[in-house]
Amino acid sequence: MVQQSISIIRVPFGLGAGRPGSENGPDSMLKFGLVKKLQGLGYEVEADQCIRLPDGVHSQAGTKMKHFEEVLAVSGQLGEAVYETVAAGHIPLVLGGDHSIAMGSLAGLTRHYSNMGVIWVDAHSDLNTELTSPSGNMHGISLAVGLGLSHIKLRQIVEGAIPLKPENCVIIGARDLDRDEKALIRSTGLTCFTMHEIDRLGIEKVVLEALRIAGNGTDGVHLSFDIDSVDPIEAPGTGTPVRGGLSYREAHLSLELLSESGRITSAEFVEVNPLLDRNNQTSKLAVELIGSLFGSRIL
Ligand code: NNH
Ligand code: MN
Ligand code: MN
Ligand code: MN
Repeated sequence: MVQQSISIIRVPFGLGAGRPGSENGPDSMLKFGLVKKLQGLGYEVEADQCIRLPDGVHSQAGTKMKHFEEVLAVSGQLGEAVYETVAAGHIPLVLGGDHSIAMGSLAGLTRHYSNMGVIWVDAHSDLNTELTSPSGNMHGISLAVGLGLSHIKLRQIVEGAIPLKPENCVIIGARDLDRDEKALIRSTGLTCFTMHEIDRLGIEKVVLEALRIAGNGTDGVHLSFDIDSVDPIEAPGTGTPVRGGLSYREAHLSLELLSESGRITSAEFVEVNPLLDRNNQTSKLAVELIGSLFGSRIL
């Protein structure tokens, strides 16, 4: 981390997911000691920013992408907040919420940084578009929006935002990809380290390679961390769990390596769903993982 001050932005919004509960993610992560943890690591922490859905925003029933208007409204507000936060020299730490809010973060970031790298840690690739989405859930299209592959453009979310370049984007942890997402990964040249590559190469090699791809020649690297990347044994509290994910140690090591690189300039942690959790295990894990990203070490 280059800067020493973190601004937490809560986004209690879950309508981009297929099931409710992720709107309670920010409060739950805060309840389990996130601010104290970050302060203990030597950061100045602000936690007063909260993005809420404005009154009166409703999508029309029957449109294919569910809660389209709500997602765009929240993303617009989040994008402005992220932009202001980086412009003020703070590290934005966005707490979701479902993963649709990433389009807001990416819009705010690409308004500020002209050449942004992204590391997307997720069981999924979130590369559907409104034409290919099998579910109609907005959280399944956010990376496609970031890359300019959807009808929704980042500049509609934040004026002056620009699309990401696929050669600066890396997915880690994928194991549930839809047919059209696979085709897109092949055609765009974006790097996707699935669980297969993690098994073969080991997580250390994968993360260092991801940092090289997303971090070389870019202005900074945004980490978009979907908690469903972690195996459901460790992270059951999430809306779309997929078995065969990152182990507890692999998840921590990934974040420790990202931390050591000093290249991460912003982050978001999404899809923590306290309603589906067991003994708050997933919220507590998310707090620990954020600690690793910001320098917490065993010794
Ligand atoms: N690919 C599926 C879809 O488009 C699932 C996406 N769900 C996620 N993404 N949780 O991270 O709906
Ligand atoms: Mn400030
Ligand atoms: Mn996701
Ligand atoms: Mn996911």
